[in-house]
Amino acid sequence: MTSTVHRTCPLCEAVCGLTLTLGEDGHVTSVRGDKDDPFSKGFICPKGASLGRLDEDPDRLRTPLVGGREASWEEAFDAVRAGLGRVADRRSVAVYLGNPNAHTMAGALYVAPLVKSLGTRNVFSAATADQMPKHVACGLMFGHPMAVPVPDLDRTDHLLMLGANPLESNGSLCTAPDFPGRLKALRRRGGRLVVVDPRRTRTAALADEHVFIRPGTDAYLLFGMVHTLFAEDLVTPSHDVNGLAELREAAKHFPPEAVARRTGVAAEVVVRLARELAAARTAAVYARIGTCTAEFGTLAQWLVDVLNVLTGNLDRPGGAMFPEPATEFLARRRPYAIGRWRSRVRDLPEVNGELPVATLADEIETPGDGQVRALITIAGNPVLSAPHGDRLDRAFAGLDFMVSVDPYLNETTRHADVILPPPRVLQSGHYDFALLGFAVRNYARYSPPALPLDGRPSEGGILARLAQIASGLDGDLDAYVIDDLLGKATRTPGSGVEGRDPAELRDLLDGTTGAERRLDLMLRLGPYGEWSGKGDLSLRKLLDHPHGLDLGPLEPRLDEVLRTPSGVIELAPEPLVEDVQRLRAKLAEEPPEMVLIGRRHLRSNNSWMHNVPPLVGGSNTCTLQINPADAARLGLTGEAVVRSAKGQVTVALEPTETIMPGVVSLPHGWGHSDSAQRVAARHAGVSANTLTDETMIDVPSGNAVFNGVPVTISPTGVISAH
Ligand SMILES: Nc1nc2c(c(=O)[nH]1)N[C@H]1C(S)=C(S)[C@@H](COP(=O)(O)OP(=O)(O)OC[C@H]3O[C@@H](n4cnc5c(=O)[nH]c(N)nc54)[C@H](O)[C@@H]3O)O[C@H]1N2
Ligand SMILES: Nc1nc2c(c(=O)[nH]1)N[C@H]1C(S)=C(S)[C@@H](COP(=O)(O)OP(=O)(O)OC[C@H]3O[C@@H](n4cnc5c(=O)[nH]c(N)nc54)[C@H](O)[C@@H]3O)O[C@H]1N2
Ligand code: SF4
Ligand SMILES: [Mo]
Repeated sequence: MTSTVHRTCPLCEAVCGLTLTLGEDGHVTSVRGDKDDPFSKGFICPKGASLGRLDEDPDRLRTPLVGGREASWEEAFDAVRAGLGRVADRRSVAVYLGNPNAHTMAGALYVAPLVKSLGTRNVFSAATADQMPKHVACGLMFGHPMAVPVPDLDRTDHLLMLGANPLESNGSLCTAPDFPGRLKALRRRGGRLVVVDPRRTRTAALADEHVFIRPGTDAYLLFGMVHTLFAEDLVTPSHDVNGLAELREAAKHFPPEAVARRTGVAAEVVVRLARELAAARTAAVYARIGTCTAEFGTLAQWLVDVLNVLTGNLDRPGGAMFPEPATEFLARRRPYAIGRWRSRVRDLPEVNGELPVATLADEIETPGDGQVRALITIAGNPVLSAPHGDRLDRAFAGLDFMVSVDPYLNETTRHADVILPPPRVLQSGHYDFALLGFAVRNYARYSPPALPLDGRPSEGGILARLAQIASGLDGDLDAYVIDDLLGKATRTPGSGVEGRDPAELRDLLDGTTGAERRLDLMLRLGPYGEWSGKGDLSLRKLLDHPHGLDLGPLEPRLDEVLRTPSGVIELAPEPLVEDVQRLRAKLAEEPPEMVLIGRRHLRSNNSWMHNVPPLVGGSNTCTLQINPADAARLGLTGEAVVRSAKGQVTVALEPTETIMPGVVSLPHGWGHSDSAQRVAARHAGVSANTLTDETMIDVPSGNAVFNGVPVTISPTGVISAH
């Protein structure tokens, strides 16, 4: 007997619905796009199609490893208790949270309580190697770091996209299954797509116009556009704003001619891009990783939304809009602030409750009070993904204790004293708490576990157990969280359950696990929920709709999300205006001769999917893209040696006209030569983060800089002069 299950794909931000066929033994016999999913409508990519292969990878860990040997769960948790017990000072325990935490229920529901039980401020995550600049910019402009507007892809008339390549990545901070199809539809309905990227990507090839830009200079281009809007009297903000005059003053320093020299984008193009944006019936500016992991990442993210506001496109259909996710419960918040504490060694500010991953190695290696001696990694591979990962590799080797929650033995987890593997995807429930907050349509879908756990703990169960060990308390964490939230909700005016009895509400919750009951509670209290007075959403309703529920197009809702003390949009927040000095200081700077940027491939996913045969090989290889003119000028053929301030790699060249002169591109997440993963080891490649530099950061957010790293490139066999 075969069975059919419908599930959300957990592998990227596009949240596609999948339909899987399982054999009697639970083996996945086919994976197709779920054509009845109202959001993804049958779309699937090669990664989703390989979900069965990935989930059944023979190299995945099935039992915990303690000291490299297979162990029982109780032995493993005992080893964690003993290991953490050896580190007396709570400040000496650090946590690193990797990207898949944004894709698992465990990440959404159990990481925060675990961090709280640990009582440490040494919290690091992939966010500071990724989108932290966006959170900081939005926190300062709109008062809440999660108030991130997304382009209204399906209705906009004009999309200006910078540093994103959704034809490979399937989109980020913009959840849109079949992003490629949505871009094609935009053009079919007469809309215009402009892509700004140092490479002519597949997304750029689909666009009406592609603009080459020198890496790391997007903030200059965007300021040149803001300058033009003011100079040509094209500013038409649709909302009350603070700081218009300061913004105009700041923009005066970035006339199109000056910006052109720095960015490589001709002055008339800068001016035209601004005019087109202002003239479009509706328009949205959208920028992603190429502009975030850059020297002026936060300024660039700020200016993106400044342009959306100045052209009247924020919070209106066809513009940049705020999604309304089904589990949103907007509690009152203190005013947004960064730098509530600072890192011990480099004195870098805390942001959103964490410290920059670019300083994790400093905190481990530098002796003194509060030196990090123990580390918990959850769903992360910072040895390959963090800036100057080779240094972390050495630092991890010197820790007193390390535990990793991860399905693989890899470049990072090989340093762990204990590895705790989560169950398979098909054994786990799935709800996209994080990603649905960035979706271009309001939508919800829950996938219950398709296979039993067979005696192993769920990932949430693993994290809850770690929290118990850290806190010394052995109560039911889910019950505690439910009571806490119900207490708050019943005390909150207008919550829909104000004044009701928490115990009575608790008894009404559905769900076979604590995680499901917590989801049910959030759905019921949320904006479409049956306890909100505005709808009838609940876990039961989602279970009755296994293909997902469309909750409608995005609606204007700035008034609900705005949390600034002034009550209006802040166009010129002080920390950003201050950082403009740094931007001005480098306006006339000569660019380095060669700089490194990254890229993504459709069949890759950061560092962890190189062990699935259908996903590696062919065009998905770790090569250095270089313009043929540069290759010829430097006398390069075959392989080359790339050197940076931090390290060097020898890598195969891929000469291509699609990359601008002066720029080379290496994908990240490779470098598996010592890997225990057998397929990955045969497709080892080199790590881009051997070359990146942990001292290069975006100042306001502390975010790592991966794009625009100065490098030199020489033929192999030539001894370098220094
Ligand atoms: N040079 C350069 N570096 C970069 C980037 C770049 O563009 N250039 N991009 C950056 C970005 S955007 C990101 S998000 C980071 C990613 O940085 P990380 O999150 O540190 O790295 P990943 O490679 O995504 O590692 C994911 C880990 O989670 C494990 N895993 C997979 N599924 C699960 C699960 O369900 N549960 C658990 N517990 N573990 C799981 C995998 O085995 C793997 O070890 O890398 C950053 N690094
Ligand atoms: N297939 C696949 N999908 C993924 C991932 C993956 O590894 N593989 N990773 C996931 C993750 S963690 C994330 S965060 C998202 C990222 O999603 P995207 O932001 O779409 O990521 P990329 O595809 O790397 O596209 C970034 C683009 O920025 C360009 N770029 C580099 N430097 C600059 C610059 O200075 N200025 C400008 N304007 N452009 C620049 C690069 O050439 C590249 O084309 O993708 C997610 N989806
Ligand atoms: S686009 Fe993303 S969510 Fe959709 S099938 Fe591919 S990996 Fe899965
Ligand atoms: Mo990311």
